[in-house]
Amino acid sequence: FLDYAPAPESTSILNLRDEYRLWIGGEWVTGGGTAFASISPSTEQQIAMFASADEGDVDAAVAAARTAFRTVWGPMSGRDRGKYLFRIARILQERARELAVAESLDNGKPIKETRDADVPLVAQWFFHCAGWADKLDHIGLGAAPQPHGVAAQIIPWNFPLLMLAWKVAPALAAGNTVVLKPAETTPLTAMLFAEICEQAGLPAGVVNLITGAGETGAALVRHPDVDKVAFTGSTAVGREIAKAIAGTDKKLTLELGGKGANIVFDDAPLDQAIEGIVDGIFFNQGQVCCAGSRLLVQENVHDAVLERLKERMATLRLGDPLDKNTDVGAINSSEQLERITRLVDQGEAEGGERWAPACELPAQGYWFPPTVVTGVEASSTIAREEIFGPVLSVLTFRTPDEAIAKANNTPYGLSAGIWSDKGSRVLAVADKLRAGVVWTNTFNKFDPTSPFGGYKESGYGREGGVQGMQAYLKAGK
Ligand code: TXE
Repeated sequence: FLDYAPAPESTSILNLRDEYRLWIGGEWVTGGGTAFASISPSTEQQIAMFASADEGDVDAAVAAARTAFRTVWGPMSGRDRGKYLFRIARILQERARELAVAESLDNGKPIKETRDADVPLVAQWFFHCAGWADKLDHIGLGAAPQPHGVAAQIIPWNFPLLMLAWKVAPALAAGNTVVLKPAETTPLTAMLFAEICEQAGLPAGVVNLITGAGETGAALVRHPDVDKVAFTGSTAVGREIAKAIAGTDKKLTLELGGKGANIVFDDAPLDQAIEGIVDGIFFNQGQVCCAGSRLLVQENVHDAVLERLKERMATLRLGDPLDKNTDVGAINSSEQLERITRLVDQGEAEGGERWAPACELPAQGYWFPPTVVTGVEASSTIAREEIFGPVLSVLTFRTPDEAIAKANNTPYGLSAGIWSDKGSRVLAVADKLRAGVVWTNTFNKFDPTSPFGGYKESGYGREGGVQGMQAYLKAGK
């Protein structure tokens, strides 16, 4: 950990309210449930209070979305819908700095990431989907494809604004209206998004944003007037949701957990691979569904890779998320920190050897140092369970077939990475990996034109690309 001069972004750019209500039918509405605080995971200080939506509020939000679908958004031409989406995309760009600060404050991730990745991608997603809206009126020779109607969308805390964009932008472009619930530990940027919709003059009820915990999400999912459910979160809750809507004609897309393998062959460009491994597991403190959380390294380069990796890890700067020099921020919640700690302790108890660079953790907030665990057996808990933290489990292999078998030896199937100089090997291995996304000689690259989603217990349906648009149209999922 290097000495450096702190240069924190200032929260003075934010113009936050003390209290946020629900945003239903274009109005700020007091929630029927008990209000809750969102705290900053790096300081443990309260950011603001947020309303909690009860069953009655969920009803009101779905009714507002239904009315808007019937009277304004459904009948509107794709071209006009596109104009609203372009307008929202431009406001997102104008308010980018403020949104980056708000997201880092609420989530704990470094400003470098919110500024250079999250927020630019959010705007990009809206621009991309805006461009679809008018084309949808002219696809096919017969009637234009039809939207489902009211979409219920539930998102997690690891990429709050980006997951909102992945869900809201395609839904609106396709002509659906939306009720979205952000995660209870990161509701802030969704409320700023409500302000942006107001600024863009979006007709009332087209987007409705309701805050609350899991019960609010459950009430939304089972509401009889919801046509489509889109969820990103844990596999356990994904299962609950699938059960809750079984026997109805609601369409469902699920984007769940992962246990991505980052496979490094002995002919890999090592400098590049080290950066990819670090980015794959320490980006957003590893709280990423497609994180490269299992390093599969060819046996003959294991020691060299580990030595270089540890050297690189020792240069990572952990601390204030608002400091532009910070590489590793805070863990999002005390619950998540406990989960990471428990799993790493278990990994050690099962024979893994844990290493982290010497570093002093801040006294306040939730922190976990970037950690690597070597000597991990394929059967051990940390090789199998999603840790969702800055913890890399290292396994070795000798042959490409062994690498493929180990990479696929997981109930998940979301992401994988391959590092090799040999094109034929990359293609042959990629073809056999049961993962929705396979990156080669890179990692964690996202683009609205590329479909993203999983196999097996990582869920089903795709977000992004043509498939992502189809998910919000009839005959799609
Ligand atoms: O997720 P939850 P949690 C994984 C990761 C993490 C673990 C637990 O391994 O450690 O899940 O995280 C809402 N009906 N991922 O507990 O509970 C909830 O309010 C409807 C991977 O935070 O799944 C929140 O808005 N909704 C993942 C959202 O679901 C319900 C990202 C996600 O919370 C609900 C997050 C219910 N019954 C966690 N219960 C990824 N794929 O990236 C909760 N919710």
